[in-house]
Amino acid sequence: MKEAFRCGTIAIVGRPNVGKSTLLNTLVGQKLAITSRKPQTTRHRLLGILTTGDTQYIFVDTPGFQTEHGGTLNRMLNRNVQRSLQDVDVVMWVVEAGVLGPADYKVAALLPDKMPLVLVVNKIDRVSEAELLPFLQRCGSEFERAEIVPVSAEQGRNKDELLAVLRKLLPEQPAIYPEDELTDRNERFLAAEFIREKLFRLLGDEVPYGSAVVIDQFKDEGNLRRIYASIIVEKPGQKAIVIGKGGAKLKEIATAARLDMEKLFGCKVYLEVWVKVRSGWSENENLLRSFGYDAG
Ligand SMILES: Nc1nc2c(ncn2[C@@H]2O[C@H](COP(=O)(O)OP(=O)(O)O)[C@@H](O)[C@H]2O)c(=O)[nH]1
Ligand SMILES: [Mg+2]
Repeated sequence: MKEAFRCGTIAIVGRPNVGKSTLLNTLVGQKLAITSRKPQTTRHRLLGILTTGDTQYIFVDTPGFQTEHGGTLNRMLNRNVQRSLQDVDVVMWVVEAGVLGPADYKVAALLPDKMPLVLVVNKIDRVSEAELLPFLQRCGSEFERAEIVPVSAEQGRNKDELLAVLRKLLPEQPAIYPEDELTDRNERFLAAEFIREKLFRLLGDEVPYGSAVVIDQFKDEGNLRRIYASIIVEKPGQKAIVIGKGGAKLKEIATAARLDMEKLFGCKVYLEVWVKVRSGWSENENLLRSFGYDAG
């Protein structure tokens, strides 16, 4: 007998840096969400959609709960995470193998009681089996109602097991999105995100958190996307860092972002990037909105 089609939404939550965005990319098989070693890389909600023969999984990547700072940007981010938990079918809570710390328990306290819960223990490539087994047992006894699945998002380990567990928890209903749809975000949004990722990956700690990316022009010319973008920073000193000696850093950022875009869009990209100073942008709700942050 043919299995009924299932379709539903799965929120990916967890403290910053546990690998939520990496997991989303691995599950959908495409790089959509940006990732980096630095916590709090993700600032925008993004859907990643995977459609197989019998299931449509709609994953929602969220910024991690920000528990450290109380600025306007972080308050807006937290409101968005809480909102993203309201209308989903399953919550996938991600932790790092071997680590259950205060920031994880804070997330646990915010999880809705009634919703099916899958506890994903990520980064199992970093621990030995002797460490992993007791950790899984501890998770099982502390979070009895959760289904627990150990994975390595980076290596794709246990991806199919996780998808099988999630499928069982989704409602029987037809697909919501066309089967070839990958995300709810357009190329313009993804282009800005790919540039932002390079700031996180290629610069030190000070600049990325104080910066935003705006697409000034995005032209679809058939087999070519012509993109003009600005990196917004808070201070002139940051501008100098982004540009680098003789423009070398900016060139590295733009080239890496362009390669990601060409891969995802499947066409050539012409990319021009400028750096602009707007002091206080991250504390100004109006400017944040104009940069694409939801008001929450
Ligand atoms: N070793 C290892 N590192 C991982 C794994 N998944 C993610 N990471 C790394 O953890 C860091 C944070 O990942 P990211 O997806 O941005 O985390 P997020 O803040 O929860 O979205 C990045 O440097 C990833 O490469 C994994 O399975 N194994
Ligand atoms: Mg993320």
